[in-house]
Amino acid sequence: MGLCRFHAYYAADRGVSIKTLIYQSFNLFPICFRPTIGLDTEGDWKLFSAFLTGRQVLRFIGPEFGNDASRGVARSDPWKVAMWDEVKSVIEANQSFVISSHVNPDGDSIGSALGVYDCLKALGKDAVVAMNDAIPDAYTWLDPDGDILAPASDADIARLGAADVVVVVDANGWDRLGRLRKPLEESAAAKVVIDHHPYSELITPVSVIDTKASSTAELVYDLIDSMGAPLTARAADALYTGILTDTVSFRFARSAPCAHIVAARLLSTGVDPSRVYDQIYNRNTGARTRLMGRALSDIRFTGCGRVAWLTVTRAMIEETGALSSDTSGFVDVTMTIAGIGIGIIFVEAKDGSVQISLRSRPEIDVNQVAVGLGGGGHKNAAGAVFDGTLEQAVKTVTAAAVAAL
Ligand SMILES: [Mn+2]
Repeated sequence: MGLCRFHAYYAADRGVSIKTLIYQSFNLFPICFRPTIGLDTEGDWKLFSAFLTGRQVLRFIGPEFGNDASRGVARSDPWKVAMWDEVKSVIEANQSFVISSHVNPDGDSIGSALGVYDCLKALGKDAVVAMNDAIPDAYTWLDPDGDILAPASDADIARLGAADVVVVVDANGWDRLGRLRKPLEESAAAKVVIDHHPYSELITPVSVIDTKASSTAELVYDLIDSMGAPLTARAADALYTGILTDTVSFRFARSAPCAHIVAARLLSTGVDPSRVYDQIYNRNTGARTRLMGRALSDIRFTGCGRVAWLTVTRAMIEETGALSSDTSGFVDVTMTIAGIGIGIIFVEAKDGSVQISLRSRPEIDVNQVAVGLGGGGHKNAAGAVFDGTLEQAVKTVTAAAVAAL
């Protein structure tokens, strides 16, 4: 079957036995990288998908296969070139594309979507970007002509299902797409996923998911580069934005050498880092600053002072004249406190639920805490939505956080 074809190709290329290779790929390097693995039938795919469910998704790069730092630079490795083959052939074979991402879009989802959009447009394709929610003010400068439908209207959404291809970036589950889920999931379009989040279930065999990547934008850069497609000035700004925001200005551990290498290449095309930083971060309103002051002045601690949390009620948002979206970034302030292992913010949403964001030191896993609450994210930055009162949310989540220390 196809799996053997892949192994035979790879074994011949590497001069190792197929048995050794299967051992390496399934035991040393748990992989889920469909584009490099030819699974010819639906049955093959189902078997392989079942096998991989729940495993960490890693790109098939170990020490002997070249190191991460070379990604985006060296294209000599035939395996790496093959990595995007299926995505490329889907792009080449089709004309109309819908690009979407997760609810409450962030710098990486918007940057990645615009990177793919400009690439497709440069290739003469029809493309549209549609998001469940509005673009936060910090990123509207990336879209001066309003190329992104956000929030997508019901009329927009009704049309989306007719596209040839649905490209989901920075997310890998249909439930992350909000109102766009139904038309996109049910459409007859080919589906492509480009992402760097851990996954629980693959929604398409054409998935490029690399949990080692700093950001989806880093992967989209790799796609554009490997296709030899033109990189527009806007796409360069957008992809740099994705890397900058997902690494929290290159602070996170997943800011591997590769993130810096790709960032450097984007800078060399003319991206102005101080302008991008200014557009994204130096744009607080008085109302947001007042709300942050209110939230910070009531900071609480538990777990022997190792867990800090903030709460933002509807009343606080209304009294300060701020917006719900203004709370983004507040939780990061908790992590500036010495000795804190986990920081949490609880924000009362309009619908009565509580939005929770968690941050942690590199050695502490808050993704598991978020997954336990029905949410998810990354090891050191995750989130969830809690159905219940603020008090219940605080009680449940702080207990789970203390247990995760
Ligand atoms: Mn991301």
